[in-house]
Amino acid sequence: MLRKNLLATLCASVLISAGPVLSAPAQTMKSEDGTLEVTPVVTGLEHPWALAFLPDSKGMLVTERPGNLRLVTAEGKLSAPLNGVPTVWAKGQGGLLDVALSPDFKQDRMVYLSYAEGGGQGGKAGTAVGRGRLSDDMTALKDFQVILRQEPKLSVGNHFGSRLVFDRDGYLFVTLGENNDRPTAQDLDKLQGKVVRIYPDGTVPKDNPFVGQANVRPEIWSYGQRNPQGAALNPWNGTLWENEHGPLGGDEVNIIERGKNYGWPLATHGINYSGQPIPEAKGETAEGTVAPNHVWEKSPGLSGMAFYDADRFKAWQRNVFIGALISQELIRLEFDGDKVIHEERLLGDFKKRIRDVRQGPDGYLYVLTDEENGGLYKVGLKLLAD
Ligand SMILES: [Ca+2]
Repeated sequence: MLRKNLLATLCASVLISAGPVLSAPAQTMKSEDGTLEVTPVVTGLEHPWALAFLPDSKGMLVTERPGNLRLVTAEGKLSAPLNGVPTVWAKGQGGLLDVALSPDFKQDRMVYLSYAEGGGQGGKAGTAVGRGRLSDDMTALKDFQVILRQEPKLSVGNHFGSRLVFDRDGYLFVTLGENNDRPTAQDLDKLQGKVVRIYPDGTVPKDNPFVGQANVRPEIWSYGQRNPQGAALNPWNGTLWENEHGPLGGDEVNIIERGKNYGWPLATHGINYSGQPIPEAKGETAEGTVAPNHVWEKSPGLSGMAFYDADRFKAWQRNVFIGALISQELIRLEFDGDKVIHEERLLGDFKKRIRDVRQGPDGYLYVLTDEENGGLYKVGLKLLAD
């Protein structure tokens, strides 16, 4: 119904205006850099999780956690679910998760998905990644193939991760949750609690840090991750940044380096939800582990992450934005080099769980809200010249 109303509004506004196609009413909110304008693009999305912009203003692909992949056209029209998407295990935090386009999408039309996959012992699930070719009419993924799987599958509904990030050289990085089975994050024979690096077809680069070692998964790039639900490539130097949920307290941003141990569960700023310390934890730091680049003692509930490198809103240049689920905000971080020097919480008046944030080709931010009736919203700063 909401969607219908929005479309009606859109159609009406298109008829009376030759200006931007999207003219649904914007909500305004205060921010340090000026008035934020928050415009609904599409509502009626069921727990949307991730989005990926298609080239040539063809709109974007959006995942919904229960298992649907949809196209949102540049005009804000929502498609039926695409065919050819794998069956997902949609329980707890599980379901259809991230979506990313091949770096060579214009040639190969490959779409990558991460998702929770069932079939484990005792009805458990693990994270899987696969790819399929987007049909020319954009109604289906063709020839979907799995390229990575967490085996064994250990989750009863928690901590799947996951984000998909291609680096400048075309390697695919996948962030993988520890399935709420803490010690596995330190076990190099498992893919729980890891960041992996693979070729786009799932094969393993020979220069990965643990290749050739016995009883070790050669896909592993870094380990000691808990539940990394955000990751992005730093556009200024090509490094991989990741963020992850701590337990009670201790959400982290990490800069991911080859072969390093990011500490979970040996080092953490958080405690168990029961109020008890994490049994394996030696403290906030532990020998041989990398401390987070930034940590929140009180967990905002970090999810999708975006670097801002567009020209449109100068005040946001070189900022990082992260969706916050628990605090229901969009976090804006300012940096001196890699060090966080200022934080602002945006969209607090919105009171919605922010699942993902991406910079659009138009320089606006696009956010997804994690709700039964979730939405895709365009966020900009009202400039004096507008
Ligand atoms: Ca850590």
